[in-house]
Amino acid sequence: MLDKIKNEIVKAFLFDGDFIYAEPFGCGHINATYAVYFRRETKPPVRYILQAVNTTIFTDPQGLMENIQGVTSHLRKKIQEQGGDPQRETLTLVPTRDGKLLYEDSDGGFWRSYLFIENATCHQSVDRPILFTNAAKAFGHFQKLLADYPADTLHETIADFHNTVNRYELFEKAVAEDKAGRAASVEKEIRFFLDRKADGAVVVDAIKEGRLPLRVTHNDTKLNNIMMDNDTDEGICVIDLDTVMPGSVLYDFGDSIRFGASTADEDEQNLSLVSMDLGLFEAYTAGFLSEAGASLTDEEIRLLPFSAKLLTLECGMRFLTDYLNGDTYFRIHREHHNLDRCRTQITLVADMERKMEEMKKIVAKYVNRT
Ligand code: A2G
Repeated sequence: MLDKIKNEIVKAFLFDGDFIYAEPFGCGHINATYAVYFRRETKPPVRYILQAVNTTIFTDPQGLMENIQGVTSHLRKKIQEQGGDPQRETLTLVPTRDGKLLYEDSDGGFWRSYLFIENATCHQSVDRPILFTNAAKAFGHFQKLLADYPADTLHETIADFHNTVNRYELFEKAVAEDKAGRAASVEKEIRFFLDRKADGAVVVDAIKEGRLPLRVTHNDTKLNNIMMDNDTDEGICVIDLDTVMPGSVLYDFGDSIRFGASTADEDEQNLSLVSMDLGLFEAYTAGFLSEAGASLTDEEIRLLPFSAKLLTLECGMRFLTDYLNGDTYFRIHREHHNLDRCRTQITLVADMERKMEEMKKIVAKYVNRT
């Protein structure tokens, strides 16, 4: 792929300078991401982000790019109004030489590019609680900036993305079909999810019955989807906007806790290292409620602790579904990778169930309803 990038793809984009080299970048599970480097005559070298969109998953790449253009323009305007630096605080798309946002390559692949945000890092884990508080503030702020975005103009890039009732149906189908012949070896894991099927309907039913509002949400709020400033540790830019769609704030809060409050990596094989850290839960809750708390309804606040469990349950079930289907969705880097990921999520769900009362007390401590 690096040859193809050099010989074809980089020539299609409006990059500044002469191409030096390209290298794989980041650790996303879905799209393929590269950094591409350019030499310039009178200025320092520059790099850009280049991404091959996974069109098996995002079947409408044009619609996806319309969303990203709409959302980043909206954010850019607000950041400018508030005196911020839009090239650092939101993603900036680099167009193709013929003015498009996507380049379709000679094999039918779709590519896009962003300016590289320098002097900032996507952290893979929380080594200091302040990082997590700052991530929470950034996601809460992102939510606030998008509160008046016209949600009806957004394409649904992945239908029923966090519809956990639907996710259960897909899981049960994968168990019944057993395409990869693995179901018998993971009976215990299958039972874990089936035992919690009722949880899958809680948020979906509440949205359907109007007890929870739909908002424009990010829907994939892993810690590594925020760029944090290397000097100040502040969360400066929310990235991976592919799943920005109408959703519940609970999806964003819950998914952040699932990933960032864990004491181990998402694919840790030694499960004795995996637990949900209440100190990190508190760090995130404090940051998130300080930014977004005033705009949340009582029902949203009541369900915040449960949402951490729900999103972890959903993600674990998605990893197991993919394992049963033969690993066709998430990129894997070793055999049984999806099963390892599923087992960390199961361990986290069980730990959250034990700690649910303490999580509720922490939320109550940071709710300011005066
Ligand atoms: O992996 C990806 O980022 C998924 N995104 C996200 O939903 C979650 O499953 C995550 C687990 O690390 C998409 O499916 C688009």
